[in-house]
Amino acid sequence: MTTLTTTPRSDGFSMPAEWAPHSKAWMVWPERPDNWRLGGKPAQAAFSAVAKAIAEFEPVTVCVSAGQFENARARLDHRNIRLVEISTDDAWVRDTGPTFVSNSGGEVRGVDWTFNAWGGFEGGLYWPWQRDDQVARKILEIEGCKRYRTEGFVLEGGSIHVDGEGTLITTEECLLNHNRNPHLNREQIEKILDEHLAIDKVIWLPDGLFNDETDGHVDNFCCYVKPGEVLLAWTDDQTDPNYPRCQAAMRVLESQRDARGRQIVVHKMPIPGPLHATQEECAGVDLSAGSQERDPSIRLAGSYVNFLIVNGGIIAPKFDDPKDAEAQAILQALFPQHRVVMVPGREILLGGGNIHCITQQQPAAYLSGTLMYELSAGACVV
Ligand code: KQY
Repeated sequence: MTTLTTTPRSDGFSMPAEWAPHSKAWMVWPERPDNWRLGGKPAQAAFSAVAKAIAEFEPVTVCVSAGQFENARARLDHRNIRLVEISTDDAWVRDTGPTFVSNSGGEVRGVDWTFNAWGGFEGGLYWPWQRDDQVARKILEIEGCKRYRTEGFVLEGGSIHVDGEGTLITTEECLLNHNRNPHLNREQIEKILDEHLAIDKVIWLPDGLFNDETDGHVDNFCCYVKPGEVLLAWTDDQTDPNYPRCQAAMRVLESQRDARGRQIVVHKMPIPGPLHATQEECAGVDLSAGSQERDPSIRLAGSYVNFLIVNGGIIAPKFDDPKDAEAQAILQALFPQHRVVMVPGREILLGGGNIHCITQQQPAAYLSGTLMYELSAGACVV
């Protein structure tokens, strides 16, 4: 595998929007007992349901440890799901996998950001994280994709969303957090995003959702639904700690234009709950020094915005909540060309994220409007 010393922007590569065609989606099999209750068994059922839902629309590759291969293979019984053996620390491929970039010549490459488990030794969620930091490189190796490595620049894929037309949204709570890149200021971070994703404009929301243990990843709070239009998690309840966060985000979105000069249209998505883990759910998580505290008093950062766009479909979480039906209707109205599939998201939420966080799309390569994989079986045009 080649690691390049140039940047994607200088080589003519950019990050496509999530709705651009994919060649596949990636996932990692959960098993970490100090994050997933009951040795990961309920989470494995939840991840299997997500993988199978995606596999109805596009191929899925699931990374799995040697010890779990047999079990995962048996549970992921779908013709469109491939397993590869990769060692990981946990199962959040949105954050540990590569951010894929593509060019007009039909090539796909990957950005391998430095990963520090959402904050390293200042509020990070576990240690060690070295195997997770190697996930992007291993995926790029398997795919035969060239790699850009941002050694020393920490970023997780869940902390950014792009429109594919030069605009990126993120949160100050995460990207300006002192536990990510304390040596860089806002302008320096914007420059790195520009160089690696071909971004002309960064929209900085102040915060993400309340109690999001990632320090406010945008993918749990606000996402693009098309260029110039975003979907924002929303509450009108002034007593909800999310209320000032939603208001602040709305003020920013209403006051900014995107890279193409468009005023941004904001759609609202209700927040489920408030959701809390039960005593029984918390008791099922192994106690281990340095891992996340689990307690029924802690509000879970549940969000319907944490969905994945796949080829022809939307895979979104449901929570057995009265707002589930409204969330599905909102998504279906925003994506009339896609089939919205709601999959149980509670077990994934108990681990600290949701469907977008546990998946990573790999874009299909285009050459002059033709899907490259129709033309070639060569490396990295899959
Ligand atoms: O939501 C994510 N992108 C990752 C969450 C990590 C939680 C670990 N407990």
